[in-house]
Amino acid sequence: MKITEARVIVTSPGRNFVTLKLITDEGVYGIGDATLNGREKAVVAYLEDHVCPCLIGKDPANIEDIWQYLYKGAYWRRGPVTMSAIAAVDMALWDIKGKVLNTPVYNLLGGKSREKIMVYAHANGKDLEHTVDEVGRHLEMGYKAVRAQSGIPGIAATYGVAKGKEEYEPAEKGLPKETFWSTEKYLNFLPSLFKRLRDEYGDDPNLLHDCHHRLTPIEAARLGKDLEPYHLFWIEDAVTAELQEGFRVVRQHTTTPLAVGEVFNTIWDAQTLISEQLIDYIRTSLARGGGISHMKKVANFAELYHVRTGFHGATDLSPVTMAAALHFDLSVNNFGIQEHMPHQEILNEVFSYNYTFEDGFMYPGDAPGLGVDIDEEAASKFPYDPAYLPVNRKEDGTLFNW
Ligand code: GCO
Ligand code: MG
Repeated sequence: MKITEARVIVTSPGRNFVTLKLITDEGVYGIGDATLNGREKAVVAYLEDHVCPCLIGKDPANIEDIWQYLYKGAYWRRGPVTMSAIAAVDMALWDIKGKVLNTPVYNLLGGKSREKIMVYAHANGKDLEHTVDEVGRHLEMGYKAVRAQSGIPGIAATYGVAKGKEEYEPAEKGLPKETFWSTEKYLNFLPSLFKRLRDEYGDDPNLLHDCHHRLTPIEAARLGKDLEPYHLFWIEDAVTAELQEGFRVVRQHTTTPLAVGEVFNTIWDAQTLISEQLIDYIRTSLARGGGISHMKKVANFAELYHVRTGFHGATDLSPVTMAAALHFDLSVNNFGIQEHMPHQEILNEVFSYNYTFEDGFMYPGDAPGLGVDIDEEAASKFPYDPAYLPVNRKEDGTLFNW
């Protein structure tokens, strides 16, 4: 079998997605997700100009060799653009292999390690009481785990909170919007939210929170300690992690579990964090971390150090990544939890998928391959619509982490 065509499909049903389709001489094809939120066209160019031409004529069965060819063969390693492109190729190749062997991808990854995948939902509100209601609404929907993000008194707009009535969506149309931030106001407020949530809903629900890279290690240590009475499932991205050693400070001070990694691209971004047991959950998605082939190595490495997976699953990851993640989650022993941020209804006009949600858990389905498809004709009706993530400043105007 040979790859005869590699097509990049850009479509915007509700938000932008980049999908790679690999077609073989036997008519079997596979798809992969290459969406990099706010930088979509960079991956499109990387794929079309530098990757697709090299794939023509290759045997799609040799997934590891093709992965290494694209990684080592480029000479310029790592980085979100390169690794998103490689991830898309890798997902498409696993999809083809599953279809050729007539089996779901989880079977190729070692089979089922569990029957169902616990997912966490996003609850967000404009203020504390609104967020409490939103958490309750998600618990009623069956979710066993809910991430709570709230508007903060004195801060006009913050990460994870919807502006109007529509669902929260990270990227906004047009050039980047600017938001403002106060760590002091945040740290003073947040424990009161989780106290209130435990008072209202008791000990059972798994509660999570995303700090979105805004604290220094010692600030994160304070937050972790303040939240200990409310035993969170995790705090996520408490600190930016270019300096992996920074997590030593957080770890020494608190027993609140730590999750990080949605912006990581390879095992090298988490090597110290994992091997020194500085984190509890690794969040790198298959779409950012070079696909199934590389993330399998990351998960296996993490397993040695008691670190579990908790993959990123925001709306900027397409149903292809969601499907691939669910196959992966089902197969690895050290699965922890999977993020689930449902896409807009309109997306169903373009993508079809076999995965399902029931009572707080998700299932990848048993269709051969990844069990997901894209309707190219429908996709062409939704042209690319530029959107960016916000830029964040401190109250005095200093440029800060968003
Ligand atoms: C999450 C993430 C997202 C990101 C988004 C950026 O935990 O779901 O932090 O909300 O902000 O994926 O594109
Ligand atoms: Mg996050």
